[in-house]
Amino acid sequence: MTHMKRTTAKVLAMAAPVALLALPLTAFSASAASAQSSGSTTYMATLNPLNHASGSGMLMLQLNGSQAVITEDVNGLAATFMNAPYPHVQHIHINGMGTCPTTSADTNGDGVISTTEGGPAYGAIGTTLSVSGDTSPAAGTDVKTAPSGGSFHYSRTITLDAATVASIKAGKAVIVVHGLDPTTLSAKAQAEPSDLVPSLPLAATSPALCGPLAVSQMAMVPGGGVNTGGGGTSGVHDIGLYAAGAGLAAAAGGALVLRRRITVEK
Ligand SMILES: [Cu+2]
Repeated sequence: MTHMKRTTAKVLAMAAPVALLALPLTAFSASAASAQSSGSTTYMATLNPLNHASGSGMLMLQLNGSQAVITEDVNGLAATFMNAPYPHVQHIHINGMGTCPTTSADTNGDGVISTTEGGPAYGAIGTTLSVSGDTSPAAGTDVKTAPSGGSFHYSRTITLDAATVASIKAGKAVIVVHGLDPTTLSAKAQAEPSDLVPSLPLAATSPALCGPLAVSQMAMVPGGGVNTGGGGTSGVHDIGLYAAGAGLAAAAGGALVLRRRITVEK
């Protein structure tokens, strides 16, 4: 009996953050529990440069069971490769430490953290974020289905395998976008083959942007708009809208306070 109570408490403790996220959505729902089980969780990754790459990005992943609605914006990466739009293969890496590597990961000292050298930090490829077709690790270096160009908007709904879902929930999933401008590499590194695809130069497959996937704090915004999980209008653009909305709400609150103060002073 005691054991059962403890287990229940533990389950409740674990469910609490989810319930908190779902609260604004389920305020008018008869059953919070059912809404919770059918709802989605929003994860975000801020993509920061690795290997002195320029650029930045933001990825949002709305997970509902094994279905992931992914929206991503990437800006400022290497734009062309052999006179064509630069293919940037990208993945959800899983089962590493759930982090992005630091320069100490450059074990061969060539000035570049190769995909393999970064492995202990972010893990192996769990899902390939291709623009079409195969999303398995097997498609990991398929430059034909990689998003391309220096800046791109990526939007795709895919079914994740069990390993990727488990890793996301465990906080061990990391988004990695690959493909460096070769001219930013040392002369030594420019001459090296890729550790993944030896027929390509090292720059082509080395990580350029990296960001751990974490439960979105934005989902905590009153109204919970980001956490709805559905609809064609959901996406990265919504984040700006909701942030603006929150700002407006705060401003409105301030105006109310101000008005009240003025009223009192009269
Ligand atoms: Cu990768």
